Amino acid sequence: MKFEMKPLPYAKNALAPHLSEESFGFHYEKHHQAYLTNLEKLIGGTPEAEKSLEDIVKSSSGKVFNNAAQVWNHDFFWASMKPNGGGEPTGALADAIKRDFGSFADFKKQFSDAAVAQFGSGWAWLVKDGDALKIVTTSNADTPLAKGQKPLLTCDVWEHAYYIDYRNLRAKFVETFLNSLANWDFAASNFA
Ligand code: MN3
Repeated sequence: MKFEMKPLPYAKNALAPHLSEESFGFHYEKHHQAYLTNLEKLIGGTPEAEKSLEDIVKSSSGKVFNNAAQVWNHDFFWASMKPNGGGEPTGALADAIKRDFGSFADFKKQFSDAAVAQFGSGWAWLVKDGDALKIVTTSNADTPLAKGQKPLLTCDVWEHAYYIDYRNLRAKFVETFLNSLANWDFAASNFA
């Protein structure tokens, strides 16, 4: 892997007012960057660094896993949002959500409840597990990528993800993620 930040898929101010340019200045440029810097300090120049980031996440543990997984999770999170996002998926993904959650409204409720209930730092995910869609949460750096599940969409619920724009109101952030930011085109491309 290259120890270079993957560029954001949009400008730092593109998700305002839902997520401010200031929040990207901290979350992308400082938090996300720090995980990459730490990973390079841990494995730069070693055979481990010859692997892809995904393979490092799948095969590492401890500090290397924590930093590699946080780099991967954040890249996936940025792609899970877009300007004028939200709305509903269409096509095969919409059908699978209806099949496994009852309706898109039921999915939103279950995803939101899981994201808000995640105790402490972590992530809420829509994943494909075998043929079924599931909502899962992971703690700290943990990721469905390391558990044999296929991530489709994620929301970062570490406090650093929302504290600048939402202070302590995680539920408000998750609601905004679902209503105004979620990138269903990205989720559908992962599902396909
Ligand atoms: Mn984060």
